[in-house]
Amino acid sequence: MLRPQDGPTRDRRRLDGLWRFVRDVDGVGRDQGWWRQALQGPRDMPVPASYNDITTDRALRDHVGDVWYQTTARVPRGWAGQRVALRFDSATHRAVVWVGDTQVAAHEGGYTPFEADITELVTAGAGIRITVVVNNELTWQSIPPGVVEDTPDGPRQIYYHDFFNYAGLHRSVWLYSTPRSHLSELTVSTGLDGTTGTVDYGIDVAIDHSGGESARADRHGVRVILRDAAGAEVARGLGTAGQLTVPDVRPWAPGDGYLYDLVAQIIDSERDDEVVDSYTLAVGIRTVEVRGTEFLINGEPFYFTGFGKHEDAAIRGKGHDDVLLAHDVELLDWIGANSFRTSHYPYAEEVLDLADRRGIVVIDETAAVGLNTGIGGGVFGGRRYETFSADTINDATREVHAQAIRELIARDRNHPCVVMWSIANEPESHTEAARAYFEPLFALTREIDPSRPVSFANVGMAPHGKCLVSQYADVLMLNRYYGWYVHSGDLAAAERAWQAELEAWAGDGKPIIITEYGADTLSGLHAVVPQPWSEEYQVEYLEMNHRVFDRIPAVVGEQVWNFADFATKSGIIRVDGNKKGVFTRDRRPKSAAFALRRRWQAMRP
Ligand code: BDP
Repeated sequence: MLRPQDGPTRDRRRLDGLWRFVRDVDGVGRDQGWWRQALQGPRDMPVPASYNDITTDRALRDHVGDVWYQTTARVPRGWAGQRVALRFDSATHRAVVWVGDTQVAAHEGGYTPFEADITELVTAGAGIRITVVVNNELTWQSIPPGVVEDTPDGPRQIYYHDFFNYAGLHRSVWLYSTPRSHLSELTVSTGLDGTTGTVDYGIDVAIDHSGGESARADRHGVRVILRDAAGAEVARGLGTAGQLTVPDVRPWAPGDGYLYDLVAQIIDSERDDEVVDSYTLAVGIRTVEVRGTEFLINGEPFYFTGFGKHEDAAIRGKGHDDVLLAHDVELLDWIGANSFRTSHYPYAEEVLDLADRRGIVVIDETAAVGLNTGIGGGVFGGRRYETFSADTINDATREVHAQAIRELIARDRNHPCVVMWSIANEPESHTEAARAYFEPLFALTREIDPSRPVSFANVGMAPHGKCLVSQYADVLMLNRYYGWYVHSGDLAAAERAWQAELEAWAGDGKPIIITEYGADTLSGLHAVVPQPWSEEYQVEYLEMNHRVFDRIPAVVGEQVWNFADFATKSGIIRVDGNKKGVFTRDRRPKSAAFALRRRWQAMRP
């Protein structure tokens, strides 16, 4: 699935704005066929945004079930004779879409795109009604998982991850055109050999055979042209697969997001090589490799500095916002961070585009977070369910998880910024059931993309010697809270325990990235003698962690939890959300930001 783009043969129209919106209070809309007419009693709902915090209605904020979105759009007159598609960059967590009275798409999973070819349902110049039902229920067979319990007061959603279950149309919706015969898939992988770069490409085309003579397959050829950032052609190839070589290549590198443009074209040999379809892909030429305890980018050891982030902001929830994105990237630069993890789900594609351009290194994570009922037991309440069992997370869940991995890689594999896949965050990993669940998922990920290392974020409950899943990971990603959840407030004891655990992991001979360490901190709370929740404690906590990391050569990265404060469900250890941000939710720095800046700026090459 190629993203919509404007180009010589393609157009797109963004359908963002205020859509009609109705909460399906009794869950009857599907039976009653609400898509067949204008939604009754709608309110205005912005797209993209989470719907939860837009209104003042508690019932909507905490709603469990279906909501309906509807809009009308006009297919541009100039699109006559073209293929027309409708694309959702995401619908959280699942959706069904109708155009007019016809169902055109259904999609499971809240953070990857889906689309429908609606050519036969539309007329250029005419309007269409688009209706979407979005459902936010988390079940044992969804990624992320959860369970809806029926209570006398209505359904209650339980889940095992530590961020608010925002829902809705979080990203843009597009109407777009392509020629009937079009490029349908384009993948690249890159290499370096001295000063020469290579780009292996593969292209799928969909040739329209409805047009009789003009549709003869053999008249259509494929051509690719690689241009440098100044627009000069540096390589050219023919055919649907091949390798381009780039002498004197300028690689994509951390801090130097140099991009080439790969232009793929279908050409019609009987019409003087007329361009039938054209698609441009930004390509960064770089390599990634794990060797011993090193993580190499372009053959050079790389040390990750940065954060686990969230897509999260006041009012808009998880709605993508270029304003916030641009500012966050500036803050990453200011603080000296060179990387982040898309904790705990795939982020909007605009985020990866910008990371490509700015040379920011990304660990790209699926939405498989909270596959661990023990965390709920330890931190948030009683353990009522087994994590892995026939009735909870089971083979059917694993198939949904596998599909989430496929969709993540299909969407993001061409981004040079993505250097590693994280297939889960803090799953139960100390049991045989967990081992059996994860082994095939690691194999699947490697089969789809042999070019990148694969890992998952290990939880403190499964330390070295107990974790049965880390054996499958190329890199050890550890989330640890010594000095916060463990040895709270006692940084001396924390330092000793943390050092001991890390030394044990280092013995495995793999690179280690600390993908989470952090302390909740109330901005503005100061203490001469640092106490947990104060800004000074957050600073001392981070410094203690850094002393430990600096003593262990196998540690090749530190990503603080979290970049910014973020919303969670309510609970006795969450004061208006999770406060482990180095920035507040509205992006003001806590003292820790300046401390990190001193350390990370000094580490920059
Ligand atoms: C870890 C999770 C993360 C939480 C964090 C915390 O990976 O999502 O927000 O701890 O407790 O368990 O702050």
